[in-house]
Amino acid sequence: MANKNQTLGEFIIENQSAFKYTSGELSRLINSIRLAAKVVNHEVNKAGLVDITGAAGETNIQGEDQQKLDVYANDVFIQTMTKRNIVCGIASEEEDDFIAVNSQDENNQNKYVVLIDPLDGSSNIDVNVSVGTIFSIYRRVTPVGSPVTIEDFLQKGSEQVAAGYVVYGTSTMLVYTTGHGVNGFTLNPALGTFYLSHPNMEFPEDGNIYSVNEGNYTHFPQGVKNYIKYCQAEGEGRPYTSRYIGSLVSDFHRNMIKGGIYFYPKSSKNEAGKLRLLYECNPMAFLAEQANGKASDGHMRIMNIDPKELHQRIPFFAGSTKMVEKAEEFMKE
Ligand code: P6P
Repeated sequence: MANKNQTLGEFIIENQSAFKYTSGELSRLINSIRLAAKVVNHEVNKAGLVDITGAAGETNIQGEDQQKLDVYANDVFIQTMTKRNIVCGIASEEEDDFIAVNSQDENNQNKYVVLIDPLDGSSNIDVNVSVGTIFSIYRRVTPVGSPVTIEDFLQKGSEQVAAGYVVYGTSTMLVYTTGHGVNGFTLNPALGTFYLSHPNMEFPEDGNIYSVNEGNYTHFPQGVKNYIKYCQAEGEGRPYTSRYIGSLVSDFHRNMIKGGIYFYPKSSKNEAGKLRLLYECNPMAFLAEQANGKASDGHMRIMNIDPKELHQRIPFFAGSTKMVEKAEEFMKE
C-alpha cells in the first residue's frame, strides 16, 4: 500500500527492487530528472519577473519559435543527465540530432537513452498558463560501451522502461511509471521535496471531457468531425464538456484524474498531426496504458508503431478507454 507523504526518493528506493533491471542506474536517472525538474520549476515559476520569457530568436527543427525557457529547460535536463554520467544518449525536441554522451569513454557502461520534450506547451509561457516536461527512457539496443546510434532511439513505445512528465501548474507535479502503475508526486516548494500525493493514478474507464483544438474543425477528416459532433450531441452523459488548455501535459493530467479524451488528429493542415511520436506520444501512451487508459493514432496502438525518424509526427488520441474506443469507431467510418 502506497503511503502518502512518502518522498519521491524513498519511493524510488522502496520500488527499485520491483524493477527487474535493478542496477540502481534507473533510480539515479529518475533522481536526475527530479533535480532538473526542480531547477526548471524555479525558473518557470518566476518567468514573468526575469528576462527569460519570450522567444529566444531561434527556431527548432520543428520550425517553431524557441521560447527562451525552452532553451533553458533543454540545457538543464541535458546538463543534469550528462554531468551525472547516467545515460549513453539523449534526444530532445530542441536538438536536431541525438546527443551521444561520453561516447569516447569506453568505460561508459551506461545502458539507458532518454528522449525529452523539455518544455511542452511553451507558447503558453508568456500568458502564465501551465506547461510541462515529458520524458521517455529505453535500454540501448547497441553494445554497451560503443557510441549510441539512431537505432537506440528509434524503438517502439512498447520497449520503454520508464516514462513520465512534470506539470508546472498551480502546483508542480512529477508523474511517472516504470511499468508498475502510475504515481504522482507533488513538489513542496518550501522544502524542495516531492511527496507521493497521487498513488496509483488511473483513468476512469469513461468520462465526459473532450480536449481538441476545434479551431481546426474544417480541416479534420470526416470521422473526427463526426466524433466531435457526437461529443456535442444530446445523449447518455452528453453533451460532453470541452476543455483544451493548449498544453498536452495539462490536458492529459486533468483527463486522467477526471476522465476524458485528448486528441490531436491529422488534418489537411498537418497530414501526420502535430505531436511527435518519440518524446510526446510514446511516453504519454505508456502512462495512459499503465493508468488503465488507452492511446492510439485513431486506428492502431501508439506503442506498436515502428518509428522511422527522430522527430516523426503522428495523430494522437489518449485517455479513458471507452472514449478512445468510441473515437476509433468514428475513425473507421
Ligand atoms: P495547437 C504544444 O505545442 C503542443 O505540442 C501540445 O502540448 C498542445 O496540446 C498542442 O501542441 C497545441 O497545439 O495547434 O492546438 O496550438
